[in-house]
Amino acid sequence: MRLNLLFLSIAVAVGLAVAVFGPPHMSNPLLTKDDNVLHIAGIFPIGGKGGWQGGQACQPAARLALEDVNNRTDLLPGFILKLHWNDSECEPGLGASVMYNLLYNKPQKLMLLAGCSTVCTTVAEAAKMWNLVVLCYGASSPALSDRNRFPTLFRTHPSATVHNPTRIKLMEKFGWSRVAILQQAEEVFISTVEDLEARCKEAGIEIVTRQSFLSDPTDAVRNLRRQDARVIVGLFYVVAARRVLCEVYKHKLYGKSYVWFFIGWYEDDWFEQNLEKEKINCTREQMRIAAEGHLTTEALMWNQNNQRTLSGMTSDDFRIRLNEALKKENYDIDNMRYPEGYQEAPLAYDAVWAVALAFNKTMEKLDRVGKSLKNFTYTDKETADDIYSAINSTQFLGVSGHVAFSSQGDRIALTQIEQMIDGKYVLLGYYDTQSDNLTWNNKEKWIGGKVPQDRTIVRTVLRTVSLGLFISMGTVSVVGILWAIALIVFNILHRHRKVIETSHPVCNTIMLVGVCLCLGSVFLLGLDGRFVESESYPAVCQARAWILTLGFTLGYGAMFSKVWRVHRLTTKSKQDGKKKVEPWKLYWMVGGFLIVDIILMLCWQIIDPLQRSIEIFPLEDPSSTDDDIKIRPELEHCESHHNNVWLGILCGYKGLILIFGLFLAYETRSIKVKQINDSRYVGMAIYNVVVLCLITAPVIMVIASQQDASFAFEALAIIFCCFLSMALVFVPKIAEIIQHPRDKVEAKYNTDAGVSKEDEDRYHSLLAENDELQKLISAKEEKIRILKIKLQERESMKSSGTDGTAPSAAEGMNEPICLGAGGVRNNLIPARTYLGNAAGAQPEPAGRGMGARNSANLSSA
Ligand code: ABU
Repeated sequence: MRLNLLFLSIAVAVGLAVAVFGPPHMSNPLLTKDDNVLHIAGIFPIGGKGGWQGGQACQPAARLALEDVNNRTDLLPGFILKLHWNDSECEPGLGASVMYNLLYNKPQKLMLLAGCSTVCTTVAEAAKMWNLVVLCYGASSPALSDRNRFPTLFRTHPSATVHNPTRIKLMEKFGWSRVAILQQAEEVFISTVEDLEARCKEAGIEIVTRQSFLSDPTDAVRNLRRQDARVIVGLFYVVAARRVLCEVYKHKLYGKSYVWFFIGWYEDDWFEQNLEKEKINCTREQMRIAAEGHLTTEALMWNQNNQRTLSGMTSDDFRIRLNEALKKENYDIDNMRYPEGYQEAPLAYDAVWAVALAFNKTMEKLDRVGKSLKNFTYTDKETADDIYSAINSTQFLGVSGHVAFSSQGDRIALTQIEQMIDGKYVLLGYYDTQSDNLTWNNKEKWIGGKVPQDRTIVRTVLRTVSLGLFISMGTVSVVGILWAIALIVFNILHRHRKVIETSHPVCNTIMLVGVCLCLGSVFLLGLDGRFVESESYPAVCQARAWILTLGFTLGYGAMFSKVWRVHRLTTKSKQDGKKKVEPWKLYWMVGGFLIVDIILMLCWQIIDPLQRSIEIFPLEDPSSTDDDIKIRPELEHCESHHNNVWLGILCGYKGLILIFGLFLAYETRSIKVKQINDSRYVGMAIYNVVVLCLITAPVIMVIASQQDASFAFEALAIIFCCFLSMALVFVPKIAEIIQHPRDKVEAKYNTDAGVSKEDEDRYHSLLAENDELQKLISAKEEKIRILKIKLQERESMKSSGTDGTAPSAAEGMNEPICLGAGGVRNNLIPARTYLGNAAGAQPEPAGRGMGARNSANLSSA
């Protein structure tokens, strides 16, 4: 009893001494001279520039714990605990130096307290060499959970991985399945992110990007914007967090479209502190704007129930005492200006209690075997193991909650979720990972009034041919088809009329069928996703190709065959040219083209059929909507896998026919043959088709991405070709038939010669004159014949010595010559012909010669 009183008075004295003389690392003669002091080493991050400087609040909390522990008579009876500490500035190098100084300077230390993950990692990795147990009050790095690497480490601070199940839970709650991560390049955050990635994968959450930075987050934040990150988990120390927030403001990654997850152990006003000192280029107001609405997750570090804890205090009692202690250190607690580490202060307090309890337990054990903790040395593995086992089994209710250690030495804890609403943190709920229990207060508030989306909603809009354009082109095509059908009827009805008959009416009909098909293909060209389902679209593609190809071949092939025949007729010998054109030859030519087409199209259809392909355009902003959406325009195309090969073959073949047709039309441009009376107009139609095809094909390829323009261009080209071809071939025929309802005159002339009434009259007068001349010639020939007979008689008389009739014979000879000149009048050529004949040239039937010349003159008229 007396001993107890003695210890109590010593403890009180120690407590007073600490309060009066300051930190215990300053030698207190009362304690250091005493043999019954158990010494522990402490490393506190306080005065550094980056990382976590939580020693500012944790060291005073540890001091309070030491007071309380040393005041307890039932704890470490006969002994007091003494903490020797120094500042590590959260720098691992300095931390290691502090540790060596503490360990190598007397007195012997029994345990090591440390804070800040980077320092704890260094210290805990080395401490095993001195058989020292390390207890970290402020280290969250998941890497510290590696028992092989840190065999003697315990921590009252929960691992940062405890946040991850909470984050996943929240993502699932708000339906976010696409998140981004921004992290500072420190092991604590790298290992946290690794754990988060694994959990996201398990939960089916996509990590769109993972950006890290050393000290300047500018590029990383910019990349987040580029990746359209909306839900972003940020893992960094508070100094870096302020830089990030400023960049967030500058890059406009805040507001109704963004959600940030920050770490919850920053101080409440962390985004407004030290802006000038840390040279943050944002004002407080800007930082406040950027911080609004962010979520934080944090392991509970303050006991939530107002229960009395092992120390006899509730967490509120502890807060009051801590605040008092901090005020003495000139922190402006009354104005809510808390030092760094204030959140973790209960962890430091409970860490000292855990040490005391473990030592207490070890002492009891050592007492039983006659040993003492006081005799511990860095080589005393046995005592070290006892201390390890004691702390491993330590459990108590502390001011931070229930203190217990997992097999990895980790603290097991609840997490709390907070949101910054109107510049203040509001508690949203708690999550217990072990029981998967989310307690939710329904206090969340979103800037846009609704939960932000995890991505830009992309709405696919199919670009279709405008309805007005489709209807107008369709109407023109219908008119064209009706016109072509009417022409077919006209062509059939008047097939026996010379003007139709000599233009090969079957060829005309074939051409018109081709025109109908081509005009019909205009409808198919305009049939897109507006009218047909995507499953039916390939059929439309194939129908388009077939109908346009066959229509072209029939229409153009029929015209081509005509100019081909004309060319053949004019290039063959005169004798052949007078032959009749065999119609089957024309049909065979069209048939031949058709067969080649069908073979090519069948191969295409079977080997590599046309399919629906989609061209995707860059995202566009919707014209008017408040929603966070973008428009992704899509355009349907007809394509097969080897589209270019097939188009190359087909266009190459058609191109050759087009060019050849152009050549033939040019060659026969001024030739007229009676057998095909409309070849010149057909030639013109061919020019038109060729030129339009040669212009349209490349232009359509260039403007293929503009559905209206390409449809309009293609449709107009087809319509123009069809209408012009029909007009060129049929208008003269219709005009002729209207002008001459009966087939009398036309039998002898050519429709495409453009014969006028005057020409016709001249033709008739020439015919009459020719008849007259024929008769005159016959009379003259008769006279010549008689004169020749007379001459022969005279010759025979001369040779027999008789000369009676010579003068009259001479007179008889002069007369026909004069007559010839006067009778033929201006037409001297036939007269000379007769003279020539009379002079003994090869006789030629004069009538035939004249007739042929006159015919030729007519033809060329
Ligand atoms: N809650 C503070 C953790 C600090 C650190 O892990 O470094």
